[in-house]
Amino acid sequence: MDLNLKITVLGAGAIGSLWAVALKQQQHNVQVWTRSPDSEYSVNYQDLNGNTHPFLFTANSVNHLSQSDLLLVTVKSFQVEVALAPIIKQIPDSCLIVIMHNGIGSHEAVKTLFPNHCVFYATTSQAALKTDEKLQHTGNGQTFIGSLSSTQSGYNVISEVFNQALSPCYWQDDIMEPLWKKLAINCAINPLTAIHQCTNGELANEDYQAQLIQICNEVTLVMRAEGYKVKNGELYQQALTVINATADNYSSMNRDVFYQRQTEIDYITGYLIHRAKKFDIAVPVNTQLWQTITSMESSYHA
Ligand code: KPL
Repeated sequence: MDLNLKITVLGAGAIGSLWAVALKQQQHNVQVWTRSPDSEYSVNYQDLNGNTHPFLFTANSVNHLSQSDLLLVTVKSFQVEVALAPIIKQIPDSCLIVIMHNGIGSHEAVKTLFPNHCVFYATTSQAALKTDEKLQHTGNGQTFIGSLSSTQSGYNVISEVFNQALSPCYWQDDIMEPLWKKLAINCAINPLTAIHQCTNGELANEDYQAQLIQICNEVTLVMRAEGYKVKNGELYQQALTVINATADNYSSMNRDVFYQRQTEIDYITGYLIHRAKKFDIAVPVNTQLWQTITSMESSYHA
């Protein structure tokens, strides 16, 4: 496939910058939409082999946005609506929109914002770290992309564009399934690493196993009620795999708490609790974690 798309990446965090670089490397015409008014955005990109390459992007060009074929939204879950609202009128009707964030729960607002656009959701386990000095691609992982509305299913050209940029990327007819699987991993790892201010790898310690199993068992019940087939112990095993594969990393929620920023707890554990209520399923361990993170957040400015 030889497509040259005009692309806007909304959100210049680690994941947004990583995809911006990877899509630009495929000769797409990529700009980055940032929070600053600057007309250029530069990153020093370090690939998986440790080689560094400088990249310069156009930034915040309304002209580029109004001609974009694809808008990739990589801001945090709770920023999606706020980040899109001011630019919505500049997004052409033909522009495909891909939303990629941790957790679930922005889709109702997104559907209201874009009643006529093709909207896709994506989840990735590509790992990246962004500091003032560089953007580092720290780990390869899978990406899944799909539509929330069944009428758009099979529209997998978009997943091929992503697959060429950062492989593997798979089209998923039911994107909610990989979103739930990622949510399960985030329910297990993020709150515990934030509360105990530890690396992902430290959760492999025996002391955390009973709690990890309880968290995963509760998620299993809710996922089954949602209609997904989940084997006993499957989510716990997957969480352990990610804990070991990302042992030296600090989770995103760990960093958010460390820097006293808003966390994505309402879109991770909060979304689980919200769905559990609908099915009348008790999720006491996750509820306790949600309460602890929420009170940590409200103590920042106390
Ligand atoms: O997605 C992550 C996060 O930090 O938010 C995990 C999978 C836990 C990796 O750190």
